[in-house]
Amino acid sequence: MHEYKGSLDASGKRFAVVAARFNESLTSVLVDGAVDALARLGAEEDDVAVYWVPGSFEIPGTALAAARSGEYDAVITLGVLIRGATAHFDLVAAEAASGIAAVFRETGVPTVFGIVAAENLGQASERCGTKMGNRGWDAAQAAVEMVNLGEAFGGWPVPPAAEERQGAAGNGKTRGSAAPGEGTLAGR
Ligand code: INI
Repeated sequence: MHEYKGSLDASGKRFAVVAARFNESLTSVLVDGAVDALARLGAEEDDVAVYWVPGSFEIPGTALAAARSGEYDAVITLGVLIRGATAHFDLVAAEAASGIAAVFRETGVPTVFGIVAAENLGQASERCGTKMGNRGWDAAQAAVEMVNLGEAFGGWPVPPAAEERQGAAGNGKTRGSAAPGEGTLAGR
């Protein structure tokens, strides 16, 4: 049996944090937690960039830009959604979750989900540095693990399979920002 696990060593790796200002008193705690985790796991301060966006709805597009830039080994998305009286919460939460998942799939740059979606302020606070820990810290740790798991595939982004490349040539689309054979972490 072969088993692969990414290490928790962030040294030499570069990270983008994309954080929503909405519910900022809580999201700032998530950002502090993520930055603290990256430093404790060995990342240099200069290798961490924080991009603030108005709300969680704006996270996927910004995370995609960060992933495509080629500047980062991973993207950490952070936000706090608190259910209100209307359907707004569900619409934003669904868009944020599927949009963030799509960034990883489409670019091959590990992009992790650090959005707290809570029924009320109490639940949200518990996940932003109190009773239930700090989801920002957890998300940063997941990002480091995912970056290093990439070594099992020769580094992210993994080049597309031959058939996928052929399909892409046919319809003019490419997968992610890297050309086939490019894009190992060592090469970026
Ligand atoms: N954005 C959040 O990050 N959290 C919320 O709880 C929230 N609620 O409930 O409205 C929220 N809305 C703003 C949204 O993300 C966009 O910024 C806005 O719709 C402009 O596009």
